[in-house]
Amino acid sequence: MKALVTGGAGFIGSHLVESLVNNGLEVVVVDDFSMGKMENLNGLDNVRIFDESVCNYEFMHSIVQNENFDYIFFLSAIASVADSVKRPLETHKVNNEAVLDLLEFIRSKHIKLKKFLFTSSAAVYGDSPELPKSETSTINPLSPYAIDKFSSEKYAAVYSDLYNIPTVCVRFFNVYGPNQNPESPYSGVLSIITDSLINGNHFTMYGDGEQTRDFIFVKDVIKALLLVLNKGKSGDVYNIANGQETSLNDLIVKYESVTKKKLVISYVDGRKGDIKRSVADVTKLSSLGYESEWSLEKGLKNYWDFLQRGKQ
Ligand code: UD2
Repeated sequence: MKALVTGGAGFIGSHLVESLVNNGLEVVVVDDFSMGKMENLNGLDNVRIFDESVCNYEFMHSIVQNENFDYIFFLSAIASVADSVKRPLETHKVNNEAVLDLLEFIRSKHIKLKKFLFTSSAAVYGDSPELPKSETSTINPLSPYAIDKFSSEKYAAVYSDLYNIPTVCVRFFNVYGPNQNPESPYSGVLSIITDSLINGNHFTMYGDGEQTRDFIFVKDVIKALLLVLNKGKSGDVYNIANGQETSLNDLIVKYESVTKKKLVISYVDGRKGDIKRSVADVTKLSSLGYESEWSLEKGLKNYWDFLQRGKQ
């Protein structure tokens, strides 16, 4: 079996690649290393890595034409809402056009696949007040990023319904764990908190810390992705989350207890457009047989221990 993972050197992508390799698959990674890192893939055999953008259509076409992939995982994205607000056209090319182009190439060349999996985001729900957010909740994309993710989802669904290409989509909630890159102010909050704990920097809290999120450990995400890949219905979309609502304040208390460190916090006004509460309904994912193996405490401990090992 052979898989293509776009964005495979990134945070979630690198964990997926590791898992696919451990399951005996041959893996090809395409990553432009804008956020991904080669070191995330260190020590993995049976992986070929191409430093290319998914927007290089000529390259993407030739690799898909020549390699006979069984699976394509489309994880590459400019995964920053703020970035999409600043440069909507450029982010649109990666987050939407490149997806459509690849689907269209697969259709027009009659490429046979077992599954094309596209990774979307809880951003598509926007600030719709329904909680928990189920796949049938109101969609209200509020940024170019969210619009592009939703549009790509819909293209994937339509390519399944109209052209019989086996696609499936997932909506990630707040994923955390090893390999998450803390370098941007819009990186995942847990990577930023972790960085502050390690380096003794102040952590900037936007708002009062009572905002909530549904945090899921990256190893649970990979388990969910493989379930959706194998058992998900073609043309469908699945939330990937834990179904538990945690405030940033509670998260920090738990993390301080795991790390036995005190986080120094500076409070500033809330971010414009920040969502107050977010939690997923994971009934649909559970119906595929998904069960979480990583409580928040266990995931935080694994993340912290991983980084401590790296420092030795
Ligand atoms: C997540 C996704 C985003 C989009 C969005 C949809 C990540 C990294 N981002 O944004 O791509 O899909 O969901 O709703 O998964 N915070 C601080 N200090 C910091 C950084 C963050 O207080 O230094 C707060 C932030 O204001 C927010 C919370 O922490 O209230 C979580 O922030 P985040 O950027 O990790 O994730 P989120 O849910 O805003």
